Amino acid sequence: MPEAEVRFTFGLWTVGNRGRDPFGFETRPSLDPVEAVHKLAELGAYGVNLHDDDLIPPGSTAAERDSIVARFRDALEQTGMRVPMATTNLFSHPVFKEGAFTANDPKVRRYAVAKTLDSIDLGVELGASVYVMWGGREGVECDAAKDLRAALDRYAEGVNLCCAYVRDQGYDLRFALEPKPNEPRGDMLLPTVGHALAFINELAFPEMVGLNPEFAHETMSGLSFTHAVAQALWHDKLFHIDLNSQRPGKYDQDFRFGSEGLRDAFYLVKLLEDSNWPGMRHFDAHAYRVEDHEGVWDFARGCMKTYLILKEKAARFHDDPDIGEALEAAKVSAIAEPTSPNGLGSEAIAAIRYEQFDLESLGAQGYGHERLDQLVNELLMGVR
Ligand SMILES: [Mn+2]
Repeated sequence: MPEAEVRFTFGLWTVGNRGRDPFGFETRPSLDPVEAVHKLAELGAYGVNLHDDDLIPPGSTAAERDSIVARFRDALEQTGMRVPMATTNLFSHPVFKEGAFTANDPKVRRYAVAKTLDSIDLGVELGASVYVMWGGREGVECDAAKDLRAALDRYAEGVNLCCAYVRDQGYDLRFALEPKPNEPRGDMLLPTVGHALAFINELAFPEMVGLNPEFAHETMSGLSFTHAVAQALWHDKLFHIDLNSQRPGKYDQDFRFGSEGLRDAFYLVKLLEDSNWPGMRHFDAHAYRVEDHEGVWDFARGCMKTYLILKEKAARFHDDPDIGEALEAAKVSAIAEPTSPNGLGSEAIAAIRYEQFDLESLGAQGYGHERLDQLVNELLMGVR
């Protein structure tokens, strides 16, 4: 059973994933969101997150919407489950095939904004404090068809409109951009965490906007997810996170957390735990297509169990005397010491320039990374 202090959340679309892929139809029946709430609560999760369309089928009347929301709220109240994050589906309907906030047609863009504002209201009504923006259709295959710089202007405008609305309404809500390099579009805007961090600086309300980095997406770019998360933390921009797993060089796999790249998953958990990051441990993944209903719950259990095991390993990393010794040999703690102990003044800079450096001995020193790396492997393999 997961410990109370680790707050695990799942998207309704994750356990509700029906196994459809570009080559094959659904392999599982649809899952009632109310059943998802009850089952995830039983498994020890803290909450669920949702797209507007996950809960309220598109085309529902206002009365239908209200009765669906009331029934869902009952399930939340009965189980104590929360809805910490909400988001909008701006990618499934054909209207978004050319883009949403960055569609060439202004009418499509305005519809995307209107749908997002409705969905923000729903999220806030259910208690969400983080709003994720994944621009699933913000991209292009035919580069001739998109003025990329103007598209970024429109992307920023779309985010600015949502921020302005939240301010007007007095909502306590922050936005988290989710980068992805490709899929479903050939190339997508804001492809990596680095691109998104720079984009935020150009927004009207940059303090309201941060990141929702996803393990699979950064891995698809061939980049280290842990490094991306570390930099988002360094900028105070880690507002949310999408945990799953992915092999580099493949389609967007969204596998169970830790099922691939276990060492990468360990370093990520260690980073989140060492930094005492207060956010939700949110899984954006789904069960293999071969699974039935029961397999979905095995998937959900597995995500949480792996996180907790890796958290325990991270604690043991700090307690292991051999690892401690190896960290000292690698001078790991010395990185905290400023390069210029006396600051940025001209005397401090002069002191650096006149310092005597024994290049022979500095160049000859070993750092013991082979031993350290092997010790971490042994920790993860369960032999220490
Ligand atoms: Mn995601």
